[in-house]
Amino acid sequence: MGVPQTIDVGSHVWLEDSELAWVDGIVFSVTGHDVEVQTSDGRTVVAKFSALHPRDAESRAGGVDDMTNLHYLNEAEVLHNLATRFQIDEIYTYTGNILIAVNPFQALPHLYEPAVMKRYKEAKMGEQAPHVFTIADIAYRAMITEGKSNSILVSGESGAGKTETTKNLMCYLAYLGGNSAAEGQTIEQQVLESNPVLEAFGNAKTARNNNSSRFGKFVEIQFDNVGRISGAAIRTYLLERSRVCQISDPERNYHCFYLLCAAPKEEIEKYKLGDPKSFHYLNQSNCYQLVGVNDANNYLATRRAMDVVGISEEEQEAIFRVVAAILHLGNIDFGNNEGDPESSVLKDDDSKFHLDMTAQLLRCDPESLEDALCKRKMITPDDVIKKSLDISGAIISRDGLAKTIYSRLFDWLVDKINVSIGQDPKSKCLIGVLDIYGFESFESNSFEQLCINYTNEKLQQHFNQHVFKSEQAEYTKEEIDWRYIEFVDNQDVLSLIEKKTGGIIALLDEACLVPKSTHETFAQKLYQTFKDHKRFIKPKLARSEFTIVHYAGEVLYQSEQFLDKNKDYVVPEHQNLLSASQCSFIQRLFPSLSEETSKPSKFSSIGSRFKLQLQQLMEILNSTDPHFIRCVKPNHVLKPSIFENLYVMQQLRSGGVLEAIRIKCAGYPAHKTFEEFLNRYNIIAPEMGITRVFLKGNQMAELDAQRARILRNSASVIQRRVRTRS
Ligand code: AD9
Ligand code: MG
Repeated sequence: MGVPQTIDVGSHVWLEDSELAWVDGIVFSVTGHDVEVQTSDGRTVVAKFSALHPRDAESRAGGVDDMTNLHYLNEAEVLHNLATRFQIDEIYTYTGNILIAVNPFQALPHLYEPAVMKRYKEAKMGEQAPHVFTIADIAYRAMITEGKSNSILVSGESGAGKTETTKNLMCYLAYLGGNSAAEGQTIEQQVLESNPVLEAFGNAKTARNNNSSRFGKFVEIQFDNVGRISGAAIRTYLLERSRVCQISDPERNYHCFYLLCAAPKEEIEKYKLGDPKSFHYLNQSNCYQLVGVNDANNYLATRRAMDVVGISEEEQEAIFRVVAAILHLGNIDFGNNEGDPESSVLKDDDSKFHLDMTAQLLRCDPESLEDALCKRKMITPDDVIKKSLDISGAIISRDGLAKTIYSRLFDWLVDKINVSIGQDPKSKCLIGVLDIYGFESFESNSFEQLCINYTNEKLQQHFNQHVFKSEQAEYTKEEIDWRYIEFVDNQDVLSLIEKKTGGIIALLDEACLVPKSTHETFAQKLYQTFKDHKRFIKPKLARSEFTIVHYAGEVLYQSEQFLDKNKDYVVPEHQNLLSASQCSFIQRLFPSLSEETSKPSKFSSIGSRFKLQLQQLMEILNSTDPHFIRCVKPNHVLKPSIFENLYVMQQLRSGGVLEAIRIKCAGYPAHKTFEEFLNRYNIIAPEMGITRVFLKGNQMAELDAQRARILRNSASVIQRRVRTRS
């Protein structure tokens, strides 16, 4: 966005830079469209106006705690402000009512201790530095005074700090609405302790975050009519199943596997566990330990948290027995039966040992387990026969079983926690806290990334609509005439993915129902259908890949496993095996299906179910007043005190922060109170509202240019006078 009329010789500017994003400098000369800038790092650069932003040379040393108080609301100033504050451990900054939280990658206990909570609770609005507590406080107070549900939506990319932020929010809400007089486990303690339990089973180390949530979570905290926490419900979204049997360097499997391998000796012996390196589901990656994390302690902490959320000793034993069974299951390997390539049998004695262990832990018959892994029932017109799977079929069967057991276990945990905490049917108000997986774009992106990015598109739309609406409301309040402001709408990407007929999810379901479909025929169908869609790209020479132009950038998806991953299907042999388990806990994970639901015509897909879940989530969110927290990851190396400008810039751009600013810029970006305005511009004199002055995009910089000219002229007059006198 160029601002030619406002940039003059002597202007302080930000110059776009390929390494630093923006570098500061002073305009030395202007020739036509070319501007010569002397940068603060000693370079002379000739640039176009479009590569410059005006810079506030009088900005405060410690930055401003609300970006809307920045003199110039442009991305260079926003970035500079965040960087300045980050260096002095001020990790929170507002942009109007959106809170930006930069991950400090170091413990800052002084920010969260009980005395701080007390201070925030007793403070009047605007008295305290920006904080997550303020957001929780505003949501809580609004809920009490208006009797309306509120929600706090935390977003940001992987490792940006969403989960930590959510935990801090929940701690503060528990503090505000806690019932200290209650005996035994309080609801708020149970709500807080649900976090370590779900993290042990749903988080893992990834390339981006040592404690990455591999599921989405919406925690609904219910309050009674005097504002005390009276119940809670946790909804989770789409746990990443593939991780259970497939990981690569430098990632890890779900934490619980390593915790169990570090359990006290008796348990290790009972489950015949030991070194994580000896298990196929763990040794595909060379990473076993996390720096600064003690798995043995965490195992005990997880057990204690399970006690608090109401999981009995017996249930805990069954849960970890299932976790151990999955590790043994992964070590069952297959070979051919006497050279027959169409068949599969246990590979060796070692596999037999692990098969027996798996069966023993799952309390099922070892032969039935072997059959369920290696054979499938075929129904012919005359008979029902058992056909052997080949080796790769048996491996797929084994991994499928592991994934199914694990995801059922995770769902059981969530259900159990919900039942144990309990819902308050009389509660009229709630505060919902959303911690969803951030936008992902890896080297290879599959069905999970599509679902994750689809979720982020949905939330982005919600965010845009909200920011847009509140900006309009501000104009109306101030009786300012506003013309219709257009903002970038992502409805077209959402339609591409979710349209009922002909959207990607619908086409995927169709492909799953047609027996001869492959990922290639599915991709061809996408290419045909979205030939002219501006959010869909068929890469040159691609046979099965496709690109979606998301709001946060382009993502190239590999469709190879889309069909399989979309099928919500448990092999009947697996189902029958486990519903016949001697262990009632495992039986309950696999309840016998009724005739009706086992019919093959009842096709259910993960994609469609996820879409429905998201729709329901959006309905809840739409009935609440939203508050937004945008988490920012300052560097790729997960270390304190490092602020990578370009990386932060990219997150601000894609995370909607600059989008929000752009929406402001589309109208009147500067909303100055009369006092602020007159202090700076009493030497010049624009449209005024009731309590504020509203200025369009360039007007502020124009005023500054005029002011600078007047100041320069008066300075030279003074200098001339001084010279004449001497
Ligand atoms: V992901 O999308 O689940 O992969 P998150 O949830 O955004 O991601 P997370 O909250 O797990 O990131 O934060 C990553 C790490 O940053 C944490 O494990 C902490 O080590 C660190 N972190 C984040 N926020 C804070 C904080 N407020 N104070 C101190 C923090 N450390
Ligand atoms: Mg997380």
